[in-house]
Amino acid sequence: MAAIEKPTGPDLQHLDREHHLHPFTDHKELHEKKSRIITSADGVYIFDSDGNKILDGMSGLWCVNAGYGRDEIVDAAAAQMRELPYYNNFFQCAHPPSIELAAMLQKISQPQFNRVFFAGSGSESNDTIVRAVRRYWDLMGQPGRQTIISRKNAYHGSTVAAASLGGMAPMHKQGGLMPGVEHVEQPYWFGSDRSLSPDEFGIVAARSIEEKINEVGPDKVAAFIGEPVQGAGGVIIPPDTYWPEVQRICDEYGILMISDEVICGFGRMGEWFGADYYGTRPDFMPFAKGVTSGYLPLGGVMISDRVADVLIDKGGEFYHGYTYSGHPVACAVAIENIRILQRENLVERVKNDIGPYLKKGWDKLAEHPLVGEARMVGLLGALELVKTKEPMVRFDVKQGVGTICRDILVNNGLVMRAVGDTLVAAPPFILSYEEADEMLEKAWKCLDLTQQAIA
Ligand code: PXG
Repeated sequence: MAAIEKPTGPDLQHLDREHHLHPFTDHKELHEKKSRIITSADGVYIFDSDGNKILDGMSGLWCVNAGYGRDEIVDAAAAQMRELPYYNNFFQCAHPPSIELAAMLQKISQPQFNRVFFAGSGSESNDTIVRAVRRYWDLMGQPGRQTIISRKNAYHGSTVAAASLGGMAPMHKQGGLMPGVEHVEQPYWFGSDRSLSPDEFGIVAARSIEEKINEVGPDKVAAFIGEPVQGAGGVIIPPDTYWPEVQRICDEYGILMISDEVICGFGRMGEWFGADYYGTRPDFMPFAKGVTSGYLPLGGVMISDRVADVLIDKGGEFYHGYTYSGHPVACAVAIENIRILQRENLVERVKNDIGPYLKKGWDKLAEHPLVGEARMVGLLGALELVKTKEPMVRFDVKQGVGTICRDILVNNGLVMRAVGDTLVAAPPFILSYEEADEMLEKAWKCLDLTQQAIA
């Protein structure tokens, strides 16, 4: 019997077009071009089927924090697959990887977190939270507390509950808004009229939560959810005044705080979690992505004692869980990934070494005529593309300058993502100085090329 040939280059593009529906994709538009087929990766680089080598300034989709090509992780997965490829954590069972990872997560998170509930993704983690929040308030004898407050332009995932928590209007229009979620202002100073100082603006944005609480009724509000830094919304780094004021408001009204750590967690901001960076004390931390550096899908929710004790002591069975809650291979991969972060001091490196190094060059990109603001925290950065700097005038988004620049970047060997006219970056933590320089040089050059392209 003839061996079935593995499809390559053009065949793959053809098969992709015929049979594959991609996430968040306009397929008509895609079919006019061709999909880029990524075939391998190593360190901070990805390689495509046309033989291009591209610096991955996005760590995949904000997740490959430890970098590509980690044999230790591959070995951990293979060993676990041989030992126990699957078993569940239902029906009074558990297995060593889920237990070991749970204990590890307790050690690296704030003291109120002693328990974790595992899921398969960030979206599932946020669905878990919606159910747990409602269950908590039921058990507390306050079933009227149903409303969860979130922000406009937040991203919390793509299932119905997670898309509802998110503040992406186009997603809501496609069947994604469940009742009981209210969206308030985001702390996006550059996107405001900039008449207030950033610190004043941070307070105003936080107080929009308080206003919403009073509008809905304090006895009806269950929780507030926010990403420490909004990732998919455009790396929106809030003013320093924002999170302390949000904490004050949550405390004053007794509402639960959810810090969505799917992007910010596992060292992206130079601390284990974004909540550590801003000094908040959340009740829930959903996580995914960086927990395994993306090598396998895994999500979960750190649940504070305030909530977990009630669920455990008063709740009986919580009718919730997924086939892959705490999948043994995914957990083994996460354990090895966290060991790598610890062994190589990568979180510290983001904080005190490569983070500040990249930020120094990143700040200089603000001198480019096309850049209205360059901001970065840890290894999370954004560039705001503008038409003129004095006065600061942004492009008409319909002109698609961000996308033009993103395409030029990829064609010149650097992946960044365009969120409207905001270019965002989140490179792997192993980025060397030379690779950081390469990123910065390519970014400057592609800004020049973008300027020429739109002239
Ligand atoms: N919360 C946050 C803060 C996220 O960034 C999710 C939840 C959902 O995770 P899952 O694993 O269900 O995808 C995310 C995911 C983008 C992009 O284009 C960002 C995400 C996912 C897909 C695309 O920036 N973030």
